[in-house]
Order: sequence, then C-alpha cells, then structure tokens
Amino acid sequence: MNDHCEAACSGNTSVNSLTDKIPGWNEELELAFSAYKGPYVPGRISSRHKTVCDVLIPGTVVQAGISGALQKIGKQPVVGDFVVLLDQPETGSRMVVNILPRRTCLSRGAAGDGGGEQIIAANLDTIFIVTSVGKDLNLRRLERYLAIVYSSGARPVILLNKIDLEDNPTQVVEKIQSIAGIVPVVPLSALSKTGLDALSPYLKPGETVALVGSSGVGKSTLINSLLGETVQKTGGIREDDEKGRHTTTVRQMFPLPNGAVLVDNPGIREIQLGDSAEGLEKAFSEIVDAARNCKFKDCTHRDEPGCAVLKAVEDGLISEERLASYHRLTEELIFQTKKAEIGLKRLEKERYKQIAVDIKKYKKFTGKQ
Ligand SMILES: Nc1nc2c(ncn2[C@@H]2O[C@H](COP(=O)(O)OP(=O)(O)O)[C@@H](O)[C@H]2O)c(=O)[nH]1
Ligand SMILES: [Mg+2]
Ligand SMILES: [Zn+2]
Repeated sequence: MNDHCEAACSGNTSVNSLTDKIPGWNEELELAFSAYKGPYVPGRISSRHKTVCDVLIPGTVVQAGISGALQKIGKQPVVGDFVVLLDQPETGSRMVVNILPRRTCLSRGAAGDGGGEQIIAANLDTIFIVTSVGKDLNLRRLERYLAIVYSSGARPVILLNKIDLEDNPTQVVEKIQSIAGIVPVVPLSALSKTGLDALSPYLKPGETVALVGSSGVGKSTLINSLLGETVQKTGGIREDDEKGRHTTTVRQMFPLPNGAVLVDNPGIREIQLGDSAEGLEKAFSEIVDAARNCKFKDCTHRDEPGCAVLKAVEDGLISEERLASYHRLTEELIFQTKKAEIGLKRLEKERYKQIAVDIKKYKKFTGKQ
C-alpha cells in the first residue's frame, strides 16, 4: 500500500466511523475538521447552558466550556453545531475552540435592541411545525412559522396532531394545505401512535429534525413516541419556558436509535420575523408569482391599477385572507427591520457616549484638562 492510498483509506474509515458516532457528520465536515491536528476532537452540541455545552463526541457526551477567543469574536456555539473540541486530559478540561461551517441556521430575527441576529439552532435539515386539531389550529400562525422556517434553510413539514379527536381529519388537512403550498401536511396522533410512519422519510440516519409549535400541541408526546421511551415530560408542564420552575433542559438533542436526531423546541416562539424576507416570499409564493405581472414594479398590491395580485383575488385564485396575511407579515417585517436599524444607531450612540466618559476619566486621572 502506498502512502497516498493509506491516507485516502484511513480518511474514509474515519468519515465512516464518525458518521456512526456523531449524527449528521459528513465528508464536508470531515474536510473542514482535517485542518486540526493534535489534541483536537470533533463533536456536536447537544445542549447549551449558560457557560457550558453538552457535546456529543464519539462514544459519549461530555461537558465543555467555550474558549475565550470564540467569545471575544462573538461566536456562540448553539444546539446542532458541529464543533472542534480541545481535549486536555492532563487538566481534565475540554473547550469548544471553533464552530465548523453551518449548513442551516435558525435565528432570532435582527431583533430591535442592539441589532444583529442571534442564532438559536444550527444544521437542522427539517423542521416539523406541529399543530393540532381544534382550537390551536390557526392558519395565520402557520403562515408565520412557514416564513421563519423557510428563512432558516431547513425543510418545513407541517404535522397535524391529535387526529384521534377529529371526525374529519382529511378536511382539516385540506384547509391547511390551502396555505401550505408544496409543504407536506402530515396527519397523525402522537398519543395513539397513528400516522407516525409518514415521518420516516425525514428521520433517516444522519438527519436532524426540530419540532416547533405552541405549547400543548403534543411535541413532547411525539418525541416520546418516536423514541419509544419517556424522555420528555408532557401535559402542560412548562418545560419549554426558560424561566419556568419546571425547566429541565431546553433545546436538547435526542438521538433516535437509527442515527437521526430530534431537537425539541429550539425557541421559535420568541422569534420575530426579523430578516425573513426570503422566507416570506417562499411562504407566499403564489402571491409573488402573480406579482410578476403587476403593472408597477414596486406595486404594493393594495389599490394600484394593473395589479395582477388583486386581479387574482378577484378571480378567486388567491384568497382575500391570504393577501391580508401577506400584507400583515410584510408590514411586520418592515417594522422589525426599522426597529433593528434604530437599535443599531442607538448602540453606536451609546458606544460613543462610553468613549467620551472614558476620555473624561482618563483626563481626570492624568490631571489634563
Ligand atoms: N388526544 C390526544 N392528545 C394528545 C396527543 N398528543 C399529545 N396529546 C396530549 O396533549 C397534551 C400536551 O402534550 P405535550 O406533548 O406536553 O405538548 P407540548 O407542549 O407541545 O410538548 C398532553 O396532555 C398530551 O397527552 C394526541 O395525539 N391525541
Ligand atoms: Mg413539550
Ligand atoms: Zn400588485
């Protein structure tokens, strides 16, 4: 065996063995990680606490701190991140020293105060938007979720849970499908474990799937059913409330036996639309398509002459509710963007103020006026 072949072969073995041990690990990550030699090991963040992370490394889960250098440049590892760990057995300390390139990012929009986006989970392949029959079902809320999920880069799938409580689930699915476009809508019952098979295409080995949706729709029940054991408390316990007394773990990864991973509640509840312009366009693709034929390029589809969207509404091709929802979310997006800009300006002002205070202190200290 020549050197070249040996290197190539051992490279392959290491990819294969790591894909088994770190769910979602692939050749791209392997390549990115190959720059690290010595006491470094690859891992994946399975849970994030204030100053430490739980990190899945081949064979086990360990706790690790976050290197000062990473913190200094404002890079924060989040659940789902593939990371480089510095393992120092002599001191028993482990440190996350770098984050490997992210495939997808779920972020809190460029929210008002201070500006800048905050990433809350990374490398999600699919996001299950969970809703349930009955009073939780809210098409407008689903449209919002869709826009946010689209902008993350992950594939959205809508799950209609608790169909055991519904006489005509097909009708409800059709209703949801009317706003979901090409996004699949899967009816199921997490409690009685019916319809779960339809989820298997999204739960293949190496796939990372997060569940989002209002409290009480059955996310934890579904995780328990898919895992075949009770790992999550269910039934109105506010385990998804970061401030709640019952907080156990937030944004945690649960590996399935086949090598797929589930992430419960990545905190989408507090997400603003932020900079989801692209997501909004995908969630309302039929409106965007129709708008190509509007007379004016900057048509707002409210009362302009020659508006192809209004014409489509008139012809019954697009519902009035859909257009109203599009208008509402677009306005929200504009508002959030403005708020973020104001936040940034204020932050700048505060920085200058601080500099002025520092200069004053310095002058006082040196006795200069
Ligand atoms: N009838 C019925 N109840 C369900 C189903 N899935 C969950 N539930 C119930 O809905 C309640 C909330 O479920 P939970 O999993 O805690 O919701 P989460 O807040 O989204 O995690 C619990 O009482 C569950 O037993 C289902 O498929 N059918
Ligand atoms: Mg729950
Ligand atoms: Zn128009």
